[in-house]
Amino acid sequence: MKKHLITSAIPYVNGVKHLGNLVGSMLPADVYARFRRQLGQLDGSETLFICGTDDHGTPVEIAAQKENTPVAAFVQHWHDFQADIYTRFGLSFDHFGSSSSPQNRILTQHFAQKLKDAGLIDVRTQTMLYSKADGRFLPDRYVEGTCPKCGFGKARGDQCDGCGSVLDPTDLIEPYSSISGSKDLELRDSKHLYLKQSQLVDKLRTWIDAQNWPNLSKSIAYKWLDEGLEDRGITRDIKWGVPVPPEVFGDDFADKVFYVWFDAPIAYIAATKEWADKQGLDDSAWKDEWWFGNPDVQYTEFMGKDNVYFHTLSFPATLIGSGEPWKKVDTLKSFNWLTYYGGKFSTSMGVGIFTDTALELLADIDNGPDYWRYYLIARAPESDDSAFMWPDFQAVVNKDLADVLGNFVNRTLQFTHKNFGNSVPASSGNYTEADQACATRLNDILTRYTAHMENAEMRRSQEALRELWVAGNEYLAEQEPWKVIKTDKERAATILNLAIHMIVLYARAMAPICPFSAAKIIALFPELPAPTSMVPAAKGTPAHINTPWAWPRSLKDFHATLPSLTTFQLPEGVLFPKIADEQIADWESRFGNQKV
Ligand code: B3M
Ligand code: ZN
Repeated sequence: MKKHLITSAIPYVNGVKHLGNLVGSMLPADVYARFRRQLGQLDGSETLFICGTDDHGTPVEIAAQKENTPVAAFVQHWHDFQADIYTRFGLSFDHFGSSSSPQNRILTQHFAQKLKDAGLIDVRTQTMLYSKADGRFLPDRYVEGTCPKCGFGKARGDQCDGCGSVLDPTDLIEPYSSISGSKDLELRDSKHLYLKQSQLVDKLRTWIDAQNWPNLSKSIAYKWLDEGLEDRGITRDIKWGVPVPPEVFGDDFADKVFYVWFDAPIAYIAATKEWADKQGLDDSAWKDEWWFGNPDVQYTEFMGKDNVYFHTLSFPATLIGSGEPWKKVDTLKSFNWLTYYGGKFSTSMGVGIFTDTALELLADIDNGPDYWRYYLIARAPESDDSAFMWPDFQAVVNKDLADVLGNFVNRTLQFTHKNFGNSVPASSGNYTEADQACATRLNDILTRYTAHMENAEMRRSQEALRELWVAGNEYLAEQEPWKVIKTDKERAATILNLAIHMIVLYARAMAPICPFSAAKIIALFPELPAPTSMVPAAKGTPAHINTPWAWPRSLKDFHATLPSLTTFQLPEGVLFPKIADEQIADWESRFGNQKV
């Protein structure tokens, strides 16, 4: 039986992430995981969805230092803070782990040992920038300066945000310390471990050739391979990180840690072990079942495009280089940027909307998180960057959710209630050509929708979902049960019976994208499995697991898994309250409505 292992890039732990981070990996990964779980109810496949925080690295150390907080406490605070936000967004991780866990320390050290055993680790003396003012080496983001490739003035020592180049601190022109701003830097020698990626080029190419990745991911990977893969330093002169074991690498390494990008992807595996450990399961539960040589596992990774190098080359180099049968990515889904009016969402500049604020803005609406989820999936930056704009957000929510879906549900149920009370009117079983045509149309859309979901195509999935809703609206508008009822109550009952079944179909089909609204709709039908597991769980604990509804791959599947419906309740209040113009104007003035 197939097993679907799904990971989202793990967000850096420091601070709150913005909506661009959410739509760039965690949210699409969640939509896909929810879809897989629902499909699993039909095909018996299992799904495991893992994420966590990326706890190491220089920015985290710097941020904690700036606040005068011990790094571990700082990390724990922000880990919990982020986990709570994601729970409220309905992100259904089976486990949200931490790259600073003991499990990750053990695994990271294990991989380093295996790579050393395979002769793939070199000790090299690196000439590094040392800051006399700060009394320390300045790796990665501890140093900033001008990018040698594009001239961007605030390039970091590890990567340039201007052109995306991966850099070495010594590449920077006019470097300065990002801690103190000091330009009084000198070059000093320091010993570091290098992973000899150059020796793995052939193995990596053979492996990548055999992959069926989307174009964006594959072309990025080939570009790197073609330019020649350089050996990468995998240690750093900082204190916070996975310690390099001196008993393996010698006393020169006693005060060094592994580079954050070495241990961060390993945390996918370690977080799976955390998941198993938490439940008291033994190692086979995470290892043999998911990560180590199980041919049934299909592994899908979600990430922003700046992470592709690390997932297509450097993490696979670690896994392949270990000589052990660790699971490598099968499908890699990468995203471009969500912009704020065409400009960059920026954590450091406070531009854009942060995930906690987004939740607060719609806190009065119980399915408010779905407004964000639906809109962000509709504008997922898949083939290109896409721009967040308030009027667009308002239009998508008000038109699609309130007008198209909300009205359909409301009209159907209100009208039925007026004529049949709380009973679902029985169908006569005499279906007209129009009924058949509508069924065929729904079936066609479902087939396409399922295929898009299987390929994790977010925008196309959302479009197909919307088409399903439109089909129902058109059916109702053409069949006019409000007129038919005057002359033929039996026929009107049949139309309404079909429309009510469409409502349930919509709820199931929208559950991966809009789980809160799906739960609200399902709750109107007492005969359907209670959606209690869709209600956000207590702070910090993963919610929304075990969606009790099978995926409606076709109308046949849908009916086969549908308990009979005899009664319903009217929704309390409006399913999708609209966002008012004044509200949008207010948010525009608060957050800005132009490119910064
Ligand atoms: N934390 C970068 C990011 O959040 C990094 C991803 C790690 S995935 C192993 O975009
Ligand atoms: Zn640059």
